[in-house]
Amino acid sequence: VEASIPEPQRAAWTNYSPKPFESAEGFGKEAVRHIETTLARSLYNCDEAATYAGTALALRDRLVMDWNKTQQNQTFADQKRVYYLSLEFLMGRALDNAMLNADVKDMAREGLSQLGFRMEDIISQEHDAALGNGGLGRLAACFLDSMASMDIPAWGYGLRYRYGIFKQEIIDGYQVEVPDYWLDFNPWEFPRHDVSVDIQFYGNASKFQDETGKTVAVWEGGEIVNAVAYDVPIPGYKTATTNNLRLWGSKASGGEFDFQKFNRGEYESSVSDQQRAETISAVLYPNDNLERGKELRLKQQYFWCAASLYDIVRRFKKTKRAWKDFPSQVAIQLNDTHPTLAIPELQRILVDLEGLEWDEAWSIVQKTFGYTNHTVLPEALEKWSVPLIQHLLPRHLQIIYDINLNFLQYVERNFPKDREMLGRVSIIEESQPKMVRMAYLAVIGSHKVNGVAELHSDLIKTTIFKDFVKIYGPDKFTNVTNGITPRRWLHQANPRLSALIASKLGGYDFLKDLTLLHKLENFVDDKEFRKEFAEIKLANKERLAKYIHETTGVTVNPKALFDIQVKRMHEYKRQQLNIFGVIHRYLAIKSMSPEDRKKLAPRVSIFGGKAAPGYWMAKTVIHLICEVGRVVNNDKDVGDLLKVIFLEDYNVSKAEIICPASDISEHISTAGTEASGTSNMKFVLNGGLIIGTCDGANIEITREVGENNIFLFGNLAEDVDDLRHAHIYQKYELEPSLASVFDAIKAGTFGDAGNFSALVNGIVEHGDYYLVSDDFVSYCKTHELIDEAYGDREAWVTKCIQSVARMGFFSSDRCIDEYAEMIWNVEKLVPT
Ligand code: GL9
Repeated sequence: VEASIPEPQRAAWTNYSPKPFESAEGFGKEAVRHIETTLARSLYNCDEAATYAGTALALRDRLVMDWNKTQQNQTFADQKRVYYLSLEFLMGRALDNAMLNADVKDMAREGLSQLGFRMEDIISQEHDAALGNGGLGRLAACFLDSMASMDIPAWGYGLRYRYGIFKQEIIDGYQVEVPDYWLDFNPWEFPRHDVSVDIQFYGNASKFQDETGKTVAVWEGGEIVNAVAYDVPIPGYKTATTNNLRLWGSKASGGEFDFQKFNRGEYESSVSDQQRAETISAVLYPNDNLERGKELRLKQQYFWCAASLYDIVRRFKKTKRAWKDFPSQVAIQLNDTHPTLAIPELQRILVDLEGLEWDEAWSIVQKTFGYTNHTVLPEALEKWSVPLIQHLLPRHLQIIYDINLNFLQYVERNFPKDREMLGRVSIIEESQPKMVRMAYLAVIGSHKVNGVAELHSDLIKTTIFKDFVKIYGPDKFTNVTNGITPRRWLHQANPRLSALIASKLGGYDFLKDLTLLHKLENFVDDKEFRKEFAEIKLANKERLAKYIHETTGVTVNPKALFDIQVKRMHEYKRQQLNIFGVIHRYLAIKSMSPEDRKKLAPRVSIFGGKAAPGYWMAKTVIHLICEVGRVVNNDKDVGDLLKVIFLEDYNVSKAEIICPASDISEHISTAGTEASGTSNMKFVLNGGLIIGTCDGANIEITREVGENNIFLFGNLAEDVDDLRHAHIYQKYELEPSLASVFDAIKAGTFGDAGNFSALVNGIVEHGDYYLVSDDFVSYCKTHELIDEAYGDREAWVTKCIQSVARMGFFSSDRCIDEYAEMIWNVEKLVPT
């Protein structure tokens, strides 16, 4: 194809094609050109929002050139690509990332300053792209950054929600949800109205014999919704590779609305069809670690899987290869069970539409998919009712039943003595109504299944997938411990620390090979380095203190110990344990002698995180934190010794301010419940220490940084079952320290005690499922150790520096290497 363009035309094209700017002046010209011509604004009405827009558009032009080149390259290279299917991509802001990856931020800063603007103000004009709930969606975003930075040919596929995760407002100490309409101005997406696919729902599936006597299935009738592609360029760091994230938006098939209906005068119904279609991609479900079986959610899942597979198959068919080559051209990774319908959908395409034999098709399907499990919490494991799937996707239900039949026959042949096994491993749960177990379908339809941290990957093999380990052998199951991109979570969020590290290591190579950080150990005794390191931490705390003051009105002392827990509000993450500990500290301060008070390190306890709108207990915990803050922060007697802050609307861009500002962060889930956690990595990489349980990636962080550099406490995962059992069947005495915390709550110290009775009773009377009472004493003791350790500031700084130096393992680049090697079998494609 390349050679078919005549040389003169090619030369003219090259001559006319835009060149990237190479100086502050070059940048300024492009930004102003966009402000004047694209936005039709002038010198006299150019505010920060318009300047952001001009800056973004100037950067975007440059991005698009690399993007086009990368996509062309990938097409011509004709090698295997990765498709990362995720219902969530929690991208945050794009401008700063785009400037840093292209290495033009300094140029742009100078250009903006000539125009009278500060870079930081312009960057903060951007609305977060918040198409995700929490760790799972952010992981997908970090993986996109790593795949591009490592020149892996990869596409992300997701949904273009018109509303991302809701905005959280705190009003009178309660969470209020506000819709997040983020698409007013989004320069980072390119609508591809020419790339659209019709997606079928409902209707009937039937089988008949064709002329040759072969049984064929047809799926007819029902309704059609159109999927339109919106593409987002994903730049790599210091490489031309710019991958594609394709998000599908839904719209009525056949245009705006039904003209025939409109002409018949059925105005309302013609418009309502259109609205019904658009509803599919309207809003992100705001649940974290919870599934609720709603029809619209299932529609979202199928809509996105079917559009993505159509696209992938269409691209493969252009190569004119035989179907058996499909798995050597295509690797599809399923981010959790949300895209599991892609498995029966690919089987349907191959058998019903392309005419392959069932077994041949199924072998292609299994070789193509990999499945990542992100949780063992039973309430998060997806099940869809058989009647619902029958109604919405009748042909897929038949295929799922056929997959199950073949699988169960295989199991029966291999385990003839274990009759119970068939019921246990069946994709169909024999309940009322019957349910499809999506995780089992994902395991059966994939060639590899991975967990996201060592403990978690071990747990899935001994609990939810135990029988499948027997059936397929242990090699089908593996571990890829999560990671984070050092570009966003160090270089972008903490530019001063990144620069300090670069000054010691002789450049920024560590941002592409994070293990190079180990060389920092050589400087652990370097006075100048230690001083600068500590100063940077203080400056980051001052930045957060300023933000806290602006947003809450509370003044906090930047020299106090900043103790931070930011993540989704969830009982298993145990923010309640933290706030009970804060109350314990408050009560202790109140009864302390003046001498003892002098010895105590001042503390700021900072919380942030959204509760799912229907999660009443999580909202109760938010309310308790806010009430404790109201009382403590206004208690003159306590002053700077303790402040309690709840930061509103925690999101990616706020995390970039918060993570560099911790002395201690809290990762205190009940052992065995947090699959990995990833903010734990972000905090340590930025020079903060952790208080944590032996759970998720905390365990591997401990292995890397050393036991002396982390504050671990609490019961182990292996003991959790027995402890829960003991709560139910034995009389249980509450520890006096926790009892006095509850007494203070019940006495109305933090407002109406009735507000918190369910929270307290859940622990005292209803079995304490998350073992707050079992871990409370060791939790408080460990906080005392932290106070003591923080008192020896030199030793503290040593711990922090050593920890940063040992965090190399937790780069998401290492994850992508492991996926590429163990699961995808995909090669890099370096841009030429
Ligand atoms: C999660 C786990 O709870 C986290 O421990 C893990 O770090 C991430 C990424 O692997 O996945 N699983 C899960 O359902 N969520 C996670 O964060 N929740 C959402 O974000 C929806």
